Amino acid sequence: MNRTWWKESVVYQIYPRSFQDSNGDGIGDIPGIISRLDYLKQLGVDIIWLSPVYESPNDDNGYDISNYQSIMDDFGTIGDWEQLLYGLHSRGMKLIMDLVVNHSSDEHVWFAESRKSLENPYRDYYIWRDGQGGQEPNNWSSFFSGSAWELDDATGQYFLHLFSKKQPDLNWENEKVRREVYDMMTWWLDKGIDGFRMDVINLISKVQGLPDAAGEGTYNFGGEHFMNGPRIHEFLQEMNREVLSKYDVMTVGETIGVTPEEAVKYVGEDRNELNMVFQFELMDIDSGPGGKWNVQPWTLPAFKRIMSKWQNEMYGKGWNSLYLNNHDQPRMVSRFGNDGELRKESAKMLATLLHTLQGTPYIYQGEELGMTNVKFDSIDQYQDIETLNMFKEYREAGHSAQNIMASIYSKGRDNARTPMQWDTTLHSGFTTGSPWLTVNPNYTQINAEEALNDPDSIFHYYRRLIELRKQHDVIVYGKYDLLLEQDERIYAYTRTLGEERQLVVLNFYETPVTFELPNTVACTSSERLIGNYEINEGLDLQRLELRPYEAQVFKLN
Ligand code: ISL
Ligand code: CA
Repeated sequence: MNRTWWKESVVYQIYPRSFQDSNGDGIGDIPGIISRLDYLKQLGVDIIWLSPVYESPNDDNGYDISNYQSIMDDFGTIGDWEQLLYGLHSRGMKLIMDLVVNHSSDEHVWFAESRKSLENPYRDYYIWRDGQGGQEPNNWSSFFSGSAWELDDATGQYFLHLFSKKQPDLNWENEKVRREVYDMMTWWLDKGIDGFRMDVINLISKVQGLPDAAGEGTYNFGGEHFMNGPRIHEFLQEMNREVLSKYDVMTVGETIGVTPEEAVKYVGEDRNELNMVFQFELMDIDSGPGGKWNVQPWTLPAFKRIMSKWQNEMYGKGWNSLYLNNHDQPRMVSRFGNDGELRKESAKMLATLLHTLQGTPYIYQGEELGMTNVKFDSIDQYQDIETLNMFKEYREAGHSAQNIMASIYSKGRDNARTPMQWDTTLHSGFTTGSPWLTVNPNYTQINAEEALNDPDSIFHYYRRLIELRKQHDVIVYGKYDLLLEQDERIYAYTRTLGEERQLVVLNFYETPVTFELPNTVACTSSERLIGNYEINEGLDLQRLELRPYEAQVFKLN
């Protein structure tokens, strides 16, 4: 058991644009976050991950950065940011910043220079190629629809952009680019931040020659040529040596398409790269052929298989991160629980899972209130570039608007981006002006004010789960063993550390179901630690009648 602060912490993600507006312009900002620090402290989280707050033309809400060492005007000033850091540190919380260095904005001065001429000293900061017979240099598709290449008139060459055409990919083969990134990271670390969340970090090394992707489409997903590319571990080890190793900080890499086997290469304790990565296997559980918009039903056995694989294969080798949603994913309660009548029960059940597995839990803003997906009537009410580009592409390909809207309702990123629901006043207390994205109309029922006043709320349940984790090493460091692998309705497992043992039992559905303790689990007596329903003293653990979405955690003796 290798004790480390970031293993024992709970992270809370803030998407600044949607958290709290302080000046009535309809856009969340840093002074707004500062005004809510006591709320976060009350919840009990240890680390805040702040989605990008840097200067940006906001083609992708700040994930397109035009100056890495300056704060976006909409969000405030560097002085505000310093106050935020101070406000967190003085309350015993830490701050990790988003590091987006697979690409910059096309409005970054590096790119403005780079595109000017073939001889420009910044030319090689980005990935430029000649076209092939009037076509793009290769057939890669962009994550945000269409080709991953854009022709630039000034020089007649194309530049690579795996995301929007306003997010040109940086050329990590160029040592100067890497130096710039390391210097910038050092600049932030010297300001006293506690680490980084690294955006699509496993895409920074591309296969030389940029070969065509397999596939029959005009443009095809080229992941095999840029996911976990040939120099990725060399680059991350260099970054660790040059920068990270000099500070006591935490790092989490966003790694699309990584298996546990590959993950260990990023986070193995002997590797000197990152502390943990976000896996996407669970997030892909309801995606059919063609990707996320082809929504398929998911099953609990498949869910358990994925979770258990990560729990088992990382054990003793590398640290897991645990999340069920973020700013790119639908709301967890709408996707894996029930956002109708049993919203509170199912949100608490999912929270119980998240906070009793091995790894560091990440809470996404509003999750602690059980915020849900949103259904806007018209595509015009949506703001997300991924959603808007997809809508256009699918319409042109002949899909009905109705079908496309259905996939947006279940998978669109704006589901997670509607403003925080603070209270029942107009626009949910998020802004006194006109919000940049419409507030979910259910804010009159679902909001922080209501949750704080109700001792039985989802918020207070999260608070107790976070506390519980701090009291029991077994939750942080214990071994995970799945029970009832094939069961289609119950998710149950034990956690064991030396003499200490816990049992977690979750009914994943609305229908009541009986849990029978497998005889492989020896237990003479038990104590209930937390649960989303009251439970009788001296109950029979051998046979437990589980109510809709019931979750219970026991200490076994
Ligand atoms: O969730 C996704 C799968 O379709 C994508 O929306 C997402 O783009 C992908 O997970 C990478 O995400 C990160 O990089 C993007 C940015 O738009 C996301 O917000 C960010 O989390 C480009 O910087
Ligand atoms: Ca504002």
